[in-house]
Amino acid sequence: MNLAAIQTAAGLNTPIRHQLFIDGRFVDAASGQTLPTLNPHDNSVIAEVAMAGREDVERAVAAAERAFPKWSRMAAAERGRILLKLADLIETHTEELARLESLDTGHPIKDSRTLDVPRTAGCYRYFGGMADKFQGETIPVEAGFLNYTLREPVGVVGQVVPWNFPLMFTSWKMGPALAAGNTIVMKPAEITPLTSLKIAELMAEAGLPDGVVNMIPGLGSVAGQAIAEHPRIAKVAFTGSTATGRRIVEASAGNLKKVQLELGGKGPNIVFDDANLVAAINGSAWAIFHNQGQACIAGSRLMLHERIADEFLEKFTALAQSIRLGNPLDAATEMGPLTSAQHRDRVLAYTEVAREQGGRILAGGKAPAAADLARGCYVEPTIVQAGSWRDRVAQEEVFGPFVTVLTFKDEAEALAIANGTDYGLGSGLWTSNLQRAHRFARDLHAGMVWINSYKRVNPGSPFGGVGQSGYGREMGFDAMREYTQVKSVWVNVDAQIPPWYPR
Ligand code: TAP
Repeated sequence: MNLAAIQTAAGLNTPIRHQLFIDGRFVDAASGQTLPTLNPHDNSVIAEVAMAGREDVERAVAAAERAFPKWSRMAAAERGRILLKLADLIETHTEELARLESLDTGHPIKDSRTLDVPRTAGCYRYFGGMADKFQGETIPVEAGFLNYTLREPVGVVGQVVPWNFPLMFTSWKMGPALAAGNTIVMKPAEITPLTSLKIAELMAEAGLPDGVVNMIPGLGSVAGQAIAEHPRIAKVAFTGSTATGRRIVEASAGNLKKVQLELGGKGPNIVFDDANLVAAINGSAWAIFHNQGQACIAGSRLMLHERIADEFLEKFTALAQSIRLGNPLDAATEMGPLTSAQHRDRVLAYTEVAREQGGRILAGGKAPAAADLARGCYVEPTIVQAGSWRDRVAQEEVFGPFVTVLTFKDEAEALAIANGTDYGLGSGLWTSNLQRAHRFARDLHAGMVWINSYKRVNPGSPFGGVGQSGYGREMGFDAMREYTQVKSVWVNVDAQIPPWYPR
């Protein structure tokens, strides 16, 4: 099938963009090389996408540098207006973007329509509104002086995003960076570049000047590495694995660029015996199975109080086994395929890891038997009871529809297990005890805590982790701080300064 036929079959009304977007134009890679992007439902090729190399990173950085003076000095409200227009255009193109995201990533179309696209538009709208509200301060210093701060953009920023939420994550990174007046070189993951390129097209339509955003899909080890090393990129923001995060920190040392890292997690989801079990069972299933578990904030360690563990697991397992797997473009599908075959194999291998350490597979642990899913990257919702909280499946990020069950006898043990990994990103607890809820909010080693819910995000609420989950915060005022630097300005208004060296 050629590209036009694939487009029609997927119900897309506008062309699938497959070239790099540099300086306001779609162009081929300097090398002419391409990489296929696949449909994880059947592993067919959707499109051959231009593959950026070092030369393309240079072109993109040069374009972003040229665009910086005008963009950074534009009235903040004007930058905001362009982002607000972009948010409107995203909403107008909801169906197109949702289909493209589902085709490329495997997200069920229901989720793409009701979560990915509205959250993406909402993020640009939030930061569009923020552009002219984020301000410096005046500081009450000694008499005779006026001291104030300027919040300045950092310059050309490099942004490297992963494949699990490509559409949404590009907005989390570009929204604040653009509102603050930075220009951007962004590398989407090589396996999911399509919605990022579509967003670049919509940005141009919204009036973003040429060169402000440059979108260059390519290999992480080549284009991503070149961004992290680049001497004229002032900051790099990365979302992905902890291992790659470390490589980025090393590569960034040359020009001491600012680094922001949003890495992995092993979220504890703790259910106490006083919780509303109906809500906790449903919420815990959402916490791990939404997006096939491919979320850094997934509730991947399900921690149950021993008094309710049996009842909880019986109902939770029944719910997991009732989740409808299917073609992501089918509106009835509740769980799609994982985003790549390589990743599916990695997730399935953890079933063996669990068994070797004495874990019990309570559900799933294999690909579904259905013939119509046989060519895709599907994995059944998987529930594993671990022998110990120290086991690999209770410590390592699996990043799939794979939940590790642990039990505890009291609060102290729950807290020790919850804090017993190197990660510290999302976390949550289900309880009707108000004091306990706040005690855990205080004591959990995590960037985010959800009480009687899980995995809530909002563009106004800071998102990020501690420990091996990274540093820096996306969203909210914190994101604006990350994408600006503070300049302190001192003005002698009428200070009489005695000479230091009286002559
Ligand atoms: P990563 O390697 O971390 O990929 C994330 C992004 O980094 C991609 O755009 C990737 O490009 C790029 N990248 C890779 N090597 C790079 C380098 N040396 N310099 C700069 N950028 C580089 O993730 P993965 O290998 O696809 O997934 C492995 C595991 O990482 C998953 O199983 C999961 O545990 C974790 N993960 C976490 C997250 C979140 S949200 N925290 C997201 C994705 C994956 P290419 O993909 O084009 O190589």
